[in-house]
Amino acid sequence: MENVYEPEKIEEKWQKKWEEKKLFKVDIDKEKKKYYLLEMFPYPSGRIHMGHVRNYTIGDVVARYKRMKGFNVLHPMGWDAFGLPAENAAIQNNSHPAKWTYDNIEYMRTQLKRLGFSYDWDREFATCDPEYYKWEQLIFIKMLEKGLAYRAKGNVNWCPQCLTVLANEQVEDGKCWRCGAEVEIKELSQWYFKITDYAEELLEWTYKLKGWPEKVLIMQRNWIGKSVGSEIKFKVKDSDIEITVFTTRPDTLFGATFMSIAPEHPLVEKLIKVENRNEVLKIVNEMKKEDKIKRTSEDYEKKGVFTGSYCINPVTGWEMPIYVANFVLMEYGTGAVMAVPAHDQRDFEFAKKYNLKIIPVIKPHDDSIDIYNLDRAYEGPGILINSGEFNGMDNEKAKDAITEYLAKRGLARKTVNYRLRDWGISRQRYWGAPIPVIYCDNCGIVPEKEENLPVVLPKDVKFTSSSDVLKQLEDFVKTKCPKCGAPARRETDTMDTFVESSWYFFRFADPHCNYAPFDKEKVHYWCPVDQYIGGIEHAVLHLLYARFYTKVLRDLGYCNIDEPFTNLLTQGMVCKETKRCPEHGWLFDEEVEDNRCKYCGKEVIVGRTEKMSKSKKNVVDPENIIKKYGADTARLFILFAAPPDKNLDWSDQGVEGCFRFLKRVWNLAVNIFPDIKDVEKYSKKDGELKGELKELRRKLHHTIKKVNEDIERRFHFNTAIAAVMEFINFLSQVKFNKEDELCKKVFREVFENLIVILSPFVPHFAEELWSKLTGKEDDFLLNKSFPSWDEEVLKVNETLIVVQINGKLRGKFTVPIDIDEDEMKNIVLNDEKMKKYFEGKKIKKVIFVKNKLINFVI
Ligand code: ANZ
Ligand code: ZN
Repeated sequence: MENVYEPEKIEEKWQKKWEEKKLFKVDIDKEKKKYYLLEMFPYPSGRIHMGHVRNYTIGDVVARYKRMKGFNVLHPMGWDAFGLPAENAAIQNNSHPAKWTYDNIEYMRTQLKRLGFSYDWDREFATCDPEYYKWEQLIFIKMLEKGLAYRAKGNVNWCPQCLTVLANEQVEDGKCWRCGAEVEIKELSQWYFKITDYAEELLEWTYKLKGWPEKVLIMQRNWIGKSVGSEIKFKVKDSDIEITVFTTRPDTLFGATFMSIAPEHPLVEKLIKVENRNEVLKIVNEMKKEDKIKRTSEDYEKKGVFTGSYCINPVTGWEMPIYVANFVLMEYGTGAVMAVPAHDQRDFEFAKKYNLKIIPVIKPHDDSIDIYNLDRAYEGPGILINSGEFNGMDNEKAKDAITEYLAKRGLARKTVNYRLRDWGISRQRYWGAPIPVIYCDNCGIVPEKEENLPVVLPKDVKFTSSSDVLKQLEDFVKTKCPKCGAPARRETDTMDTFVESSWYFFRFADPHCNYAPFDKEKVHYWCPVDQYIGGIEHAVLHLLYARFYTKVLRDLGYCNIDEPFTNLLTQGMVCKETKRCPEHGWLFDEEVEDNRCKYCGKEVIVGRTEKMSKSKKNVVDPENIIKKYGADTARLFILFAAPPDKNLDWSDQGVEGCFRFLKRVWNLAVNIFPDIKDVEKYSKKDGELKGELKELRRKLHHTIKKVNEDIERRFHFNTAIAAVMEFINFLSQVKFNKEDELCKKVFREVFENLIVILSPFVPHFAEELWSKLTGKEDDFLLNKSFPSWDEEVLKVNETLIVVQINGKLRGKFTVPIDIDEDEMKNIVLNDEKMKKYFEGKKIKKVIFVKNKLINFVI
């Protein structure tokens, strides 16, 4: 049975060999060009899912391909190991997060190895290892010293289910990114990283990252949200209070007819001058409780309440009523807005609702709308009207002109505002890296001494309740001040797990460094990451934090790298149709028989194709696929089913088809191998090829070219594989003649190339066939060079020439390309079938169009 394709057997055999020979181990080699390929490392949740398989298969093909192209490839793997699920599991199972995490790592490592991924496992680490977070703590202290880490009291996002604070980036549509619970706002003291210091640089580089998908860059730009505008001061009538607004439209100042301030604005209480003061305060308090995300969404109802105070428009002198309005946020700009209802839709709706003045001050260039009869705000460009000395000015120009006019009087200045907020990194959870600071009554906040790092997470902990475990550990909390020695308290918050993933790619370049986070020289050899691969869901989370952190490390002197990831590929999702029973809800495939629910027999509703998720039960366990077909089939299907950046629809038939394809290649190969084992591949000196063999060789080189180009062109593995399949179709129709030396040589060339080309996709399969062909057991394909093609062979060196006589089509001839007129004439005149046309005739004239046509006038 040796010649039957048995994936399980050969896959395990080669995985063992690769490991024994440490085939994937790499070191710095200055002679070679480096290539750092990284996939987003996994959270050790328990088992790998299809999303992982896709991410890591794509990466593995690139890693293997680049190595075969002569690069020194770094392809590491590790574990993003801190985080809440471990803690929740510990509470549930009455065990310890560390045990849960390390058990999962153990299992998932085996799973990854079973897929044949080419990782340098010597570089593996888990971020929950003190050897890792020790350096994170050191970096934190350096950031603290530089003012890049600070503690502040403020409104924070609180997830009532995860019982911890969340960063703004971790709130999606008002919900917790992890558990989906509605997020609440709480006032707490928290640690922050000053990402806003880097807002401008982070934004600037989004225009220089040519290897990133535009959609990710746009998301980051929007998240950073730079607004250039002006701050303008308004005097409050009959008082010495001034209110400053932030506006991007100082050109509309003459149309500002009222003012809106945030319910949280510190001047609110002072401004309320109405008789029913308490009633108004109550409304203001209600507004504060409204959800902030909803408050700013366009379709949310705009509400306001008049304070009883007025401010004075500095150019028109009008008295503008001051409203507290729910859509104004304290966190943005100055928390106060000059309202221009004619040119801002929110202000327009507000003015209509409360019957406030609407004065147009911008007229569109083309009179396309009646500016004095608006049914909605006109937000476009135009010429200033009703604006005193600025009338007739282009509104873009007027922005500067009006700001300058006010600036001269000390009433305005140009400013830039960013939507980006500092990164809140405190988490009130146990399973994270402890924040290395101490609170002392004499000295205040004191960082732990460097020589005392790491501040180790205490192991001996009971997980009975679900909140703030560290706070209850007296041994941990009680300590001495590193500065004055007085009794002091240790910080019990841990760091957001996104801190670990913000620099792990540097650590992979030097994972065992014991005197610094990493060795500068090693990082300068390997980094930045040449190709990063992961999900788009991290567009404004991990991918922004990692960019920020890289710049921080640079400015702290740890490296001189500006950006962590030169090229980014965001892979699409793995999707599958969903199945539902009207009575039993979502169903796994195994719970459906003949389209009926296994439990009640009701007909199953087949729903939309959606991202695989456990909650909808439309998942396929990679382990089952591997068991049934082997890792190579799983890899091949995933690569073949869609280009890497597009969503992939799972299809059982598709998997089956890939398996059949491999079996077909296998059978073709093992039948022919005995006859070509000791043959050398074709070379020119063996003589000219003709007919089918020539065409076979041409197709081979064409396929090699196509595969190379498709991989180079944004990793289009699907079309590369399709080209190989097409080639196999052709190959299986070519007659193999074992008596023909030339034929054997060409087949040898075909299989040598075919196997090597297939090896990045289906490495075990290829390795086994290679050893069958060559008789060698450890001539690993990864050490071969990826085939290249011969342009000469690709040339079609024959052409079809049309023969006309007196303009009438009389025949077609296949002839060598670029044949000259005399030769062509000879061929036609000597052809048996053509002779009859020329008998007894004289040729008066010949018209010859090279490679196309010959016309005889007779
Ligand atoms: C007057 C004005 C007239 C405005 C006009 C717009 C159009 P971006 O581009 O997003 O930065 N604004 C300022 N601070 C605010 C806050 N805390 N809450 C809600 N809205 C606020 O938006 C800037 C514009 O949003 C500012 O320009 C201000 O309204 C409003 F025809 O000022 B504008
Ligand atoms: Zn949550």
